[in-house]
Amino acid sequence: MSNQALLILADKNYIEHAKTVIGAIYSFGRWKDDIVVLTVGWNSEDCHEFNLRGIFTLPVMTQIPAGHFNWNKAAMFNPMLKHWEKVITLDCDTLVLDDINPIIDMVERKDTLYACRSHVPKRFEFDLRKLRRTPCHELQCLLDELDDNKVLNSGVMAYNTDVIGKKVSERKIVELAHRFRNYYKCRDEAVLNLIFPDFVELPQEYNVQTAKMINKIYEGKILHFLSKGWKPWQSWETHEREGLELSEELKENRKRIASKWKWCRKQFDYIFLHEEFKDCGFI
Ligand SMILES: [Mn+2]
Repeated sequence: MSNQALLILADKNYIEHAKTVIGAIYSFGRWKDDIVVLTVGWNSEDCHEFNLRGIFTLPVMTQIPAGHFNWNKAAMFNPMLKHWEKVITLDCDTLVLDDINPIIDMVERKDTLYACRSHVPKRFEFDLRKLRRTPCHELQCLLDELDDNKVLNSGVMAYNTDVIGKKVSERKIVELAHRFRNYYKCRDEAVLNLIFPDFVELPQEYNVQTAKMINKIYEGKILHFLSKGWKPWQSWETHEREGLELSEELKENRKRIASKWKWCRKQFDYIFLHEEFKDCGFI
């Protein structure tokens, strides 16, 4: 076991996404340390495929309020993660395209979270109209502390696990989820913003947030597709099918990303058949 881990979260529907993300982490991301997958609803066979390749799987045990949003990301702050000193977390709708080790080196403080800025201001994360209609003094005070132009995106985060049990914990996130449940739009991300108004900014190239129909060139060290279940080439194919005009440059960019995505999925199968990844002593 190493003292740093890369952490992803995947439910049963995102097993294939998890494989792509891990393939990218190893190949383009040049990650040599531990990888942990927080699993939701996986059976032992699903886990086995990952464990066989030296990847840890930990089932998420968070008690999620019934009928509410999905709060599984709270598990990214489970005390069990204190086995590692530093952690990088990645969403399953990301694609790593460059070395991610510098992120770990940037984590110097032990009392806060490192993340990139969200492209979305706080007014889209909280239902502010509802807050005006049904005031909540406690939430209002917390929101007043938030700088509208400095809101974190939870797709790529990094922290020293010292922060767990002090400033943040799985339980605290779930508790805040319950307490302000009527006012969230963006769920876990909104809660994390309440807990970490003082987050340290990572360079934006580590979380380039792209929405699926936005016509722009994707460039960055980590692309974040902001829509789980979406694959990069789908948007390109949609454009083709609907006969929408795309510049040649944009088409080329989409094709390039799509082929990298597919290649990373193959890496998952390849890398771990390699001798050095056998018998790693995983869970
Ligand atoms: Mn995401």
